[in-house]
Amino acid sequence: MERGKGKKKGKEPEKEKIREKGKEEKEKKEVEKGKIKGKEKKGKETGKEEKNKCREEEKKERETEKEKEHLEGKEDKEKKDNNVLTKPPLEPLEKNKQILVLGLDGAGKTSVLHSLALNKVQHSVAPTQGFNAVCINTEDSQMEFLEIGGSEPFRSYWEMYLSRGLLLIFVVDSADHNRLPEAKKHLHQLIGTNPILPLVVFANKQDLETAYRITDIHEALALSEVGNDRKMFLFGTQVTENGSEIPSVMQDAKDLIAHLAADMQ
Ligand SMILES: Nc1nc2c(ncn2[C@@H]2O[C@H](COP(=O)(O)OP(=O)(O)OP(=O)(O)O)[C@@H](O)[C@H]2O)c(=O)[nH]1
Ligand SMILES: [Mg+2]
Repeated sequence: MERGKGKKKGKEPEKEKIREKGKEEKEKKEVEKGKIKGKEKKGKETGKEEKNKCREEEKKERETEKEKEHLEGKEDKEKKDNNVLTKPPLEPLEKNKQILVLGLDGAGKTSVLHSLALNKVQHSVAPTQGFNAVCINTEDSQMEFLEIGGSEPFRSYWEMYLSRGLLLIFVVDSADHNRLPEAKKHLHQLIGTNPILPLVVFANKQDLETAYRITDIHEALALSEVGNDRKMFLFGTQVTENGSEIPSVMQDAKDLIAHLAADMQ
């Protein structure tokens, strides 16, 4: 009897345990349901996720890019050691068209791009080794920029990305007189492959004393040969002291780019 009682008593706590477990699971499910509902509600209520989407996508793209580069490094270590890229480090991953930022190495692409993104002067700290994706939100639009490094190994990718470009921003160092013919050659090759892509030229480094002014840059790049069917704009830009406001001409350029990009979509 004692044992029987003991057994009965022993079963009771087990039942309790099962009941407790069931209760816990029910509660867990309810909490999870709540979380999902909460998520839906949050999404509906704030819409902030939408604004951050571009940033997240960009982050994902960078991560994928890193992973890919890592894998390529494993596959082809010898080539990487010699710093020679034989295949694109990044296939176009997104369907969205991007604003391409091209130009010779050192022209100031990254500096201009980061300054436009922050509305504050932000000098680049290192040459772009491959790709640099930047997302810029304006009041009523979201723009995706893709800079491709200007050093020789990366120039072969320029044309490859042109077909998915919304517009082309071509940056030149206005003080680098010796390399303006080279910049001109590349620019004309690029626009020759796409007859309608709008073109925005930044005659950068206008702060330097020896910089060609925009009329000279217009001539040096033979912009009169670009053709009347294409929208073409030329801005004299400068990225001077870190942290200072961007010059109004750069703000104007940014507004125009947003306008052109919206027209092209
Ligand atoms: N004085 C002056 N220097 C600038 C200006 N814009 C950029 N620089 C400097 O020029 C150098 C090259 O700038 P980047 O922005 O890295 O040039 P990039 O075109 O992105 O070069 P890659 O990534 O190698 O293709 C950096 O030292 C910048 O600080 C400018 O308007 N004026
Ligand atoms: Mg760069």
